[in-house]
Amino acid sequence: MPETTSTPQTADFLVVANRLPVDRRTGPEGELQWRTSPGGLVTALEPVMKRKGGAWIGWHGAPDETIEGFEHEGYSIVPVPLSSQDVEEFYEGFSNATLWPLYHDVVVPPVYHREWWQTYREVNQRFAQAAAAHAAQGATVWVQDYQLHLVPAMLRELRPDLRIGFFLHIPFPPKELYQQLPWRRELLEGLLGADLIGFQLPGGATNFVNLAKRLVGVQMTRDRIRMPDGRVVLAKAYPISIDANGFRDLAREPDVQAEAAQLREDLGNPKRIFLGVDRLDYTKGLRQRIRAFGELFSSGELDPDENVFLQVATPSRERVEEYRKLRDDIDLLVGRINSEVGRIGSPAIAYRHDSYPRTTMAAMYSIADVMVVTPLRDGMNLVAKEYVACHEGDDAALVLSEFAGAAKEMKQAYQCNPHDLDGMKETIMRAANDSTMNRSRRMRLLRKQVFSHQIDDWANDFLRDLGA
Ligand code: GDG
Repeated sequence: MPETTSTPQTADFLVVANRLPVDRRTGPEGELQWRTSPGGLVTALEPVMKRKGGAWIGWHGAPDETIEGFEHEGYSIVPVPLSSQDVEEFYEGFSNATLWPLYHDVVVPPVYHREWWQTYREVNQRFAQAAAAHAAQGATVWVQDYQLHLVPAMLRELRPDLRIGFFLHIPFPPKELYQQLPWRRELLEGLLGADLIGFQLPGGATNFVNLAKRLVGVQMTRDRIRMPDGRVVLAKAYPISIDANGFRDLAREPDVQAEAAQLREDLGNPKRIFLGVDRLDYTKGLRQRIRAFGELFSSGELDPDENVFLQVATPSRERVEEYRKLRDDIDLLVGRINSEVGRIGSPAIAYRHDSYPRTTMAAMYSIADVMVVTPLRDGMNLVAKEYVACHEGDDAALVLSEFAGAAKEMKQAYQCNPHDLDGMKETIMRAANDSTMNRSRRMRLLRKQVFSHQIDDWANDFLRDLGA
C-alpha cells in the first residue's frame, strides 16, 4: 500500500510512458492496492527506476479521474489524467489502431482518423507539460514508446535545458509502410526533438534515418543527424533485455518450485509440456500457433495423453475491435480442438485468458520443456529471454519466430516462420525430438547470451550515450 504523499516538485531523472508501472486493485479487505502491471515496457524499466529513483510520469489506467501522486518502491509516481474520449481516440484509436498495426507490418489494416490525430497531439502535449513541470534544471527525461512520439519536440520547446531520450519498444517500419501515414512528417519531427533515439534493432534506426532524410530533409554526418538549427541527434539500436539474475532467483525460490510442481500435477503430469505466454495481441501469432498445435494433435504427431500445450494469453486492449475479435477466434479455435482431441478432464490445449503474478510466470517457465514464441512481428519479445533465464534444466528448447527482434541475438533457438504452418509444425517437432546433446548445447548458448546482456546493460548503454 503506497503512502499517498504529495510528489516532490522536481526530479533529476524521469521516465515518461503512456502507462504507469502499477495497476490499482482492491485487496481482500476492500483496501486499495497497487500491483506492478504486466507488459514488456514495465518489466524492462521497473528495475531501472528502482535503482535510479526519480519520477515516472504516466496514466494510471482509469479514465475521467484525477488521482494524487505517491511514492512507490523508491521513486515517485506522477499520474497524468485521461478522459474517456482521450482513451478512445488517443490510446485505443491513434496509438493502438493506427500506429501499432502500421509499425507491425500491417498485420491488420491501420485505421486513419483525423480526430484521433488531434487528440493524440493534445494528449502528447499534456504529457510534455507534466514532464516539464516535474523535471529539475538540466534533468534527464526518458520518453517511452509509440504513444508519445511527439513528446520529445514538445518538451524541448518547453524546456530546452533538458537531456531528452526516446526509446521505441516496437519495430520502426520501412518507408514502404511508414509513408502511408497522413502525419508522417510530424511524427518524425516529434522524435527529432530528442538528443538520442533508441530502437530495438539496427534496421529500425536505419529506417528512421532514411525517412528523416527524405521527409524532413535533415543532414547526416557519419552516424549523427544534423538538424537545421545545428543540434545533433543520434539514432541507434539498443536491444532491450531482462533482469535475468532476478528471474533466475525468483524461479529458484522454494515457493515457486512448489507452485511449479503443483502446476505440473494439475496438468496431469504429462511427459512433455509446451508453453506459450503472450499478451492477447494479433501480432503474437496466436491463431497460427494454436492451429499448428491443433494439427499436430489431430494427426497424432503429438499424443494428447503425453503432451500438453499450455497457452496463457494475458488480457490486453479489450475495447479495441480487433482484440475482441481475436479473443473470440481463439476461444472458438481452442474449444474446437479440445472437443476433437484429448480426453475428458485433460484437454490437449490448456488455455487461460488471464493475468498471473510474476511468481506463477516463473513457475510455468520452469516446467516447460518447449517454449513456443512465434510472433508475426515483435520489437524484441522478453518472454523468450525470461524462459531462458528461469528454466534451469539444459534438456529444453526454445522455438522462436524469425520475426521477433530477439531472433537476432538468440541464434541458438529453433527458429521458424510463423506464416508457414507446415514449417512451424516441423520446427516445433524438431525442437521437441532433437537429441539431448543438441538441445542442451543450444540452451547453454542461449543462457550465456541472455545472462551476458541484461536490463542494466541496456539502460546503462542508453543513458551513457545520452550523456546522463
Ligand atoms: C513490448 C514490445 C518488447 C505477460 N503476461 C503476464 C506478464 N507478462 C509479461 C511477460 C513479459 C511481458 O509481459 C511481455 O513482454 P513482451 O516483450 O513479450 O511483449 P509486449 O508486451 O508486446 O512488449 C516487445 C517489449 O515491449 C520491451 O521493449 O520486447 O517487442 O511489443 O515480461 O512476462 N507478467 C505478469 N503476469 C502476466 O500474466 N506478471
